[in-house]
Amino acid sequence: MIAAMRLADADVFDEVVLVDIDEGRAAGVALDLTHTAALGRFSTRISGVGTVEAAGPADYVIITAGKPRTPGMSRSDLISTNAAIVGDIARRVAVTSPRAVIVVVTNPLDEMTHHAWLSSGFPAERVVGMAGVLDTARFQALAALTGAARADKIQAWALGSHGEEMVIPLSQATAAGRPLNAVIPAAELDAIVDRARGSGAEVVGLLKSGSAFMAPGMSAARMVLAMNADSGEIMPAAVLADGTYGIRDVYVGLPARLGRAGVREIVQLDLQPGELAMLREAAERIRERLARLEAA
Ligand code: 2OP
Repeated sequence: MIAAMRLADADVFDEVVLVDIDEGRAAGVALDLTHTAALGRFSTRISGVGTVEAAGPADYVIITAGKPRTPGMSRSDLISTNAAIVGDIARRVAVTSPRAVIVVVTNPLDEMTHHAWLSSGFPAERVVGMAGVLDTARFQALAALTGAARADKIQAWALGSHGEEMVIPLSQATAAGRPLNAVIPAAELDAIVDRARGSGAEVVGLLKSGSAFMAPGMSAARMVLAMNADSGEIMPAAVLADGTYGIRDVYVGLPARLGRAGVREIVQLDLQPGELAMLREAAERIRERLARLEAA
């Protein structure tokens, strides 16, 4: 809903279509959003349907379907249930929208993005996962709470996995242009990284049912808007590693330059050896979980 709202508000697309197995719900949300056209000053058409086929061809497809966590669950606990859902959707999207770019939001994010890529048969540059934008935004918001700078003046990268193996290389983090570790004491900074890593679970714990949706929705929309604008912006995203960073053939969070047709290139940051090691470790953990999924 939040992703759809941001995409409609942007007033750059002809149409935004919500798809839900509960067609009435999709249609209801679509109508509710349609009613905001004058308030949001957009002319985007919004509709809600029950199947991928009824949605028709699209340039960008955001997959959010799947079960969310309940309190105490890790994202990985969802892997086989959500793989069936995401795989089915990706295969259908490949038929109805063979030229689309797919943005995966379903958890466990890195594994589901890899799975959607395999299921769709799409080239890897047209299947990306949304997690780094969200995790970075959380880190920026939490770092801003220290008073170091406004959230949008904090620059950082959340890479690795969307979970335990999230890597936020502090060597690359700045506040209003100054190294963040010169502005925030080391222990406090480590606590902020830990809190960012656990933010999804923190929200789940507070909501009791369902998981975060505002920051995730805005993050997915931001990626789609950047691609549609062909901005060439570099965003952290789950992408198929291509050998950069010494990682290959597995989806993991890396800095990616996004363009109209998806990932233009994976961008190399000047990471410290310890940060690089953590990134490679994250990729190995994702690879192991994918192997278990394929064996199941
Ligand atoms: C989150 O981090 C749902 O994984 C998503 O909130």
